[in-house]
Amino acid sequence: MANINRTTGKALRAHVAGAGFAGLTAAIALRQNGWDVTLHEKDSELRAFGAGIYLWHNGLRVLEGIDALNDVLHGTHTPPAYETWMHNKSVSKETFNGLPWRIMTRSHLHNALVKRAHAVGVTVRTNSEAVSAEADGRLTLQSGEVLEADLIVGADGVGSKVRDSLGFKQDRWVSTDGIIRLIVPRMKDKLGDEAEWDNTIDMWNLEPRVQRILYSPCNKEELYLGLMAPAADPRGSKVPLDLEVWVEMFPFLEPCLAEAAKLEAARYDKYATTKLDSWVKGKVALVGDSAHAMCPALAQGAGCAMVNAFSLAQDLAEQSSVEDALVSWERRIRPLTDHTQALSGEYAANRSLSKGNMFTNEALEAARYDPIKRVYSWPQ
Ligand code: FAD
Ligand code: 5PR
Repeated sequence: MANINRTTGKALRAHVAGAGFAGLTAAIALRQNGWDVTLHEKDSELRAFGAGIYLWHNGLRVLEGIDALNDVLHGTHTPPAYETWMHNKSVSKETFNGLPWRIMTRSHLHNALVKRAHAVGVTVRTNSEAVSAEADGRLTLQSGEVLEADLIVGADGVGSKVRDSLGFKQDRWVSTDGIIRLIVPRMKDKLGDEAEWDNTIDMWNLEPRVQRILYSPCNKEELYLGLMAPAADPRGSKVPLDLEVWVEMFPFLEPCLAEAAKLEAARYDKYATTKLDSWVKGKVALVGDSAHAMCPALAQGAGCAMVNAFSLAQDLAEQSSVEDALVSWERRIRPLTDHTQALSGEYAANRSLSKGNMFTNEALEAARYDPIKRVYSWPQ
């Protein structure tokens, strides 16, 4: 098939709304394929929200494809095992057959993507909020400015205005459990010898209350803590966190929890899911949480977003019209995201990860996908 940019003789133009992991990846991948790209961020600066993040083989391959992997790997961590505890007893230690995975802070990943976006020549506009888009390739900003392009990418997150302005049919719901996510100092030397503190440890307690801590080392200095409790539990969901109620259940983490309790800006978030009838309308494509926000159980929301953004640039390079490329992109790439979203939702609703050994071949399907070779390449 003809490459759009080669057949028209001049670079095509894309406007990408939202500079999260999805928008940054889309902008870089399109720019690498010869597009003129402007990335619009409503905030006054480019920054990451949230605490830590897991990336698996699929997301790491995207980073390789956009030449950001080496930068990202430096200062991040792959734990020796993903351990699960129930009532403080280890029930499983998973190593995924050697499948690559990595934990990092969100700001680390975001900074590397921003650096790469600048290096490849993406034009970045901050304080630039998208309010609506049209299927014929127009993007309207809060300022009143109307921009025309060959492609509009709506990567403006779970509350997407680009999506809502186009009238996609959608189902949205939030879960009954939620989580407080924080980065605290590791303090490995203060934690005693109850555990191998370089592991991920998913510490579940269902009795006497449902309280869980996902302990995730990001590097030598930083620890990502996810503190989960039902939204109906006023003490478990309180921010800044209720130190007493967490230390009572997890006394061996007291030094880290004491640091966590000092963080005034902590938030408790419920999991949101968004499911659309379509991700595409004419020259507009939705990527990331705007299209498919999912429960975090399989830690694949950003991974799928990055794969989809990268794959969009691939399909646009192989088709002769933008509209056709978007339709075949959704057809090709969406089933894997739908499946991951459904299984993640099921795991979250049933608290399935508490059983241990839940990273089955099916659960790791998205992780095993290789977006560069377009095959499931793991185990090799
Ligand atoms: P966002 O990160 O929401 O980015 C949207 C960007 O657009 C923001 O910068 C925002 O300011 C900007 N914006 C918003 N509106 C506009 C507008 N109108 N105009 C211009 N700009 C706008 N995924 C993983 O892969 N691994 C994990 O370990 C993982 N853990 C998670 C844990 C929890 C508790 C949750 C809730 C999610 C987790 N996820 C994880 C999912 C992941 O965080 C999201 O899927 C991912 O961040 C979505 O990226 P995004 O770029 O689509 O959206
Ligand atoms: N995995 C990860 C995660 O951040 C969460 C969950 C699973 C990496 C939430 O913080 O099950 O909620 C989960």
